Amino acid sequence: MIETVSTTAFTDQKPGTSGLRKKVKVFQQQHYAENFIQAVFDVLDDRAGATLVIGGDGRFLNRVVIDKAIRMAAANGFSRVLVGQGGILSTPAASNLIRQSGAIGGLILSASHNPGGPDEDFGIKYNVGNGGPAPEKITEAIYARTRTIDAYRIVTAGEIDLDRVGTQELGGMTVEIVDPVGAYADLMATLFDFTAIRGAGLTVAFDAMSAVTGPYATEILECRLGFAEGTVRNGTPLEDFGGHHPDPNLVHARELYDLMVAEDAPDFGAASDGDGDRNLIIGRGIFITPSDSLAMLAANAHLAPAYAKGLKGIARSMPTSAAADRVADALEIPAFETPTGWKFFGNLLDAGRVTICGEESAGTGSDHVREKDGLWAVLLWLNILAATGKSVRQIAEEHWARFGRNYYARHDYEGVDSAAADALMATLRDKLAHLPGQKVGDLTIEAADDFAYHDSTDGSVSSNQGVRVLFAGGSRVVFRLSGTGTSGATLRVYLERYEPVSGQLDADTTQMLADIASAADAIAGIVRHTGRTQPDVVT
Ligand code: VG1
Ligand code: CO
Repeated sequence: MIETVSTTAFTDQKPGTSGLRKKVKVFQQQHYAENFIQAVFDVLDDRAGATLVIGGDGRFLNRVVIDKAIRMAAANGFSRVLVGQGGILSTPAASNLIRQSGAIGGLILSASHNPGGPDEDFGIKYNVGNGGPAPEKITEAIYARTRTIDAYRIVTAGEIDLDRVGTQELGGMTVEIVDPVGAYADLMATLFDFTAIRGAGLTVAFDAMSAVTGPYATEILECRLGFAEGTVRNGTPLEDFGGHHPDPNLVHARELYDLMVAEDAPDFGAASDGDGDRNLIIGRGIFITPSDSLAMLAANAHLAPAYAKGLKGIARSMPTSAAADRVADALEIPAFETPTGWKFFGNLLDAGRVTICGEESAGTGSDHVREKDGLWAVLLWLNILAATGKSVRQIAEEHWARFGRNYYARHDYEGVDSAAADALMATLRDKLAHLPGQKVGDLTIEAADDFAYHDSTDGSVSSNQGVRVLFAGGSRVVFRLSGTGTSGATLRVYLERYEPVSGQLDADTTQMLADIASAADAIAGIVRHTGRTQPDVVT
């Protein structure tokens, strides 16, 4: 029984860096989720008779919206939906399922690293047939559609049992409830040397942050790789992530960090985020910045079976440090610089021009799916440790001794008044042309621009992707506004300083970046515009 429900368009359904993210209360407005889902379906010309994947990170509202999405898929001509049991699918597992099932795409319900619960955040992201986030031309079409939509279609009769694995039927459509973990764990087993990892005698602490990776990590690390019970901490996905912020950084994964710097620390510590696509890597007594992790993984990937033949190329987002570029140079493979957000890697991966990609925000992944993949990064690290018999610290120190070190930090100013943040960026953009040649403290500005990306595979151009200020000697600062927040604006300031092999390789990051941090304020007027003297989060 298909019902057509009339509705009124919302004006605020513009997808950001990674889908539509809003407060749960916003999503609870009548027809809010339905409007967005219908807008997605309306731009999919090939949905009749097609397969769609649906799943989410288990946060508050997950089951409610999944039930709606299945009913709307049935009313919009899909012939089959694949849904993770209990509504659970990590983002990389969803990407894998889309690719393996021949689905035309998938709806992933998540606000990723944002907190969950009735007063926190929810999100909906559409991924296309290659398993990756919809490219800008599709998200723009979806947004345009949300502004004119006046009705949606839904099957109201019938029940769906999200917890029962197997086939059900709804309004003539097949609903397949699938084990969310098995196919993903099988894929990991094809990429890495599980026997070597199992036999390496390593001790591991993995913090799932009460988010979606719990069941995946338990199956892979404890069941298949034989790590001790208790290796996976906070392994049960909770609707509110236990009241925590499921963002794997040194602030929100503090407990793990404290464990890793303690006397009896395990060999390897890691954490993932709300939807399982990010990773935090900490060795015994040493935090590896995500930018360094990308570079170190790329430099050693050949030690894992899937990458034994070498890498085709490496891509990183613009604010990510240039450490990976040095590895690409040494390997004599191309390096690409894309805007923030995984959607920009999809074309390069599809074209076979890159094998490994990464972002400074703790996202790393490869051509095995079309999303960043937290557990993949953890397993590649473990494979490298097992193959070399070295510690994380040894891998890091040898890497810096070979390539030099990119000291790196990101300063986030959260919940800034949107008008103030916009004014800061506008003022900065206005003076870009005058910056080169200016001295700020001891630093000389060499170049400054607003990053624009020209996608060489499809000719598309994405402008205004962040302001870069480059200093003589290879240091730089980048400014951009977050596209994933749900209240006010978040200003991100990315600081980077390169020390060559002959330089100081074991210094304190904060000290090494101090002059760049003060230059950032002098250039952008952070205190003046935002009233903030300190960032809220330093990662
Ligand atoms: C942030 C990160 C970006 C990442 C995005 C989605 O975006 O900076 O690198 O791709 O989150 O990650 P922004 O626009 O807030 O800087 V996830 O794990 O939240 O889907
Ligand atoms: Co995420």
